[in-house]
Amino acid sequence: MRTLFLAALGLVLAMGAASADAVVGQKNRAFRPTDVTINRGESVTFTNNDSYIHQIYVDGLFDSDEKAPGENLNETFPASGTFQVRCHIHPTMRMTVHVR
Ligand SMILES: [Cu+2]
Repeated sequence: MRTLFLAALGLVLAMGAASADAVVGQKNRAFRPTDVTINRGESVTFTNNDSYIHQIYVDGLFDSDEKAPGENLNETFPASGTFQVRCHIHPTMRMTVHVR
């Protein structure tokens, strides 16, 4: 029982470690904020704060599953540059991740 608890605690801590050098929400069919800056190798957590499905992709980098309300996506940006983040479902949704 104690082992199971420690394993669960370890999982929670690992999830915490994986999350968020920057946090971006999806609300009212827009990314907020529309601009973040991180260091190479850091990650961004995207959260669907709407009551309908969103999606998140960067050409050549990642292309997520559909995300239900309340779901997250944590993505690491391994290279420096400027990346346009978009949603397949709502083509007007855009934001920029600057990676130093
Ligand atoms: Cu969307």
